[in-house]
Amino acid sequence: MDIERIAVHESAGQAFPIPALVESLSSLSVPVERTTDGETYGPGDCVVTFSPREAFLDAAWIHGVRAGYDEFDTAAYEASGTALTNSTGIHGDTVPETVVGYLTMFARRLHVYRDQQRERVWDHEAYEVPFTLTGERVCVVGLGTIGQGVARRADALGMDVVGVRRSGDPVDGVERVYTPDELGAAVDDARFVVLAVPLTDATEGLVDAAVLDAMPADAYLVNVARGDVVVEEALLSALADESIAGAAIDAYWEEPLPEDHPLWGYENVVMSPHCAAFTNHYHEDIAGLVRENVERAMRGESLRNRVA
Ligand code: NDP
Ligand code: 7N6
Repeated sequence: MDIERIAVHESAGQAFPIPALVESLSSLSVPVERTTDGETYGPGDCVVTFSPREAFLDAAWIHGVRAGYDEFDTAAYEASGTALTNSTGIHGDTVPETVVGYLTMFARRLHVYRDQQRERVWDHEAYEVPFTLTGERVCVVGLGTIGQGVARRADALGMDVVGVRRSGDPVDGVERVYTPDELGAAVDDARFVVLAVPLTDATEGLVDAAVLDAMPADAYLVNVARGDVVVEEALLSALADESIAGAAIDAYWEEPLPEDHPLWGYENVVMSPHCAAFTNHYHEDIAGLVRENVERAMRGESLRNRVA
């Protein structure tokens, strides 16, 4: 594959300042430039982008700046011969640190106190409410870059860690690894269930009413994967019926989440606007992946993180 230009599509600006990525890639021998909708692409182009566009199918290679590539039509990429790579591998600190934050908020009740601070209220939760993460069980569903980062941190905090992955292969710090068909058993004594799977045909609606019912009434759901991994109505019912203790959500069924969505109204729901991965060095992490693959392409080697 001969790469003659790196085009950074304007949509990548949702994840980092585009000039910062252009600067980080300036050591490459090919020109790097920002492109907007309306641009056409050719067989010498690599396009770095947040979202898919029809015109990208004329390029040689598209690099998605997200780990999730569920918005891309992989069959169309395979049919056109355009390579598609994703950004899995760079979220092993950001998203897991955010997850530890959610877990700590719930155990130590920090979300309640932050809300009270706004109202200048001096009050504390009832004696039986606060707990410690130490000794509590977390079930991490999806044990890749993010899941392993969560598991390692939870283990270091003294939590009892179990997990779920397709292969069932063991992971350091994870006491027991279940396969997807055992999800109900994996969550049934967890205090926290953390979702870190890609959105695929197999994971769409994975967390339904049956899985939420299997979770203990004092358990919290954490979704840093994609909204559609959870059945929206089932989660809303579980929260309304208090059949789970609460949820922390970073990924939604519709983004931005509409202002009138019921999720906004729950004190026991912590919401972040799909920013669990945000960090001030995201552009450098993306530059590292792109640089490595440009060099591989020039040596005629296969691309890292190729998904189509
Ligand atoms: P990885 O590819 O590294 O890991 C994915 C994991 O999910 C693997 O362990 C895989 O199993 C497991 N998995 C896949 N299908 C299933 C299934 N049907 N049942 C159970 N486990 C399954 O991905 P990342 O950790 O980098 O990212 C995971 C997802 O998180 C992304 O696809 C994206 O949607 C989301 N994400 C969200 C972010 C945010 O900002 N909130 C940031 C980055 C990612 P196995 O190991 O056996 O292959
Ligand atoms: C944006 C990351 C992903 O899949 O959903 C995340 O990587 C978005 C910085």
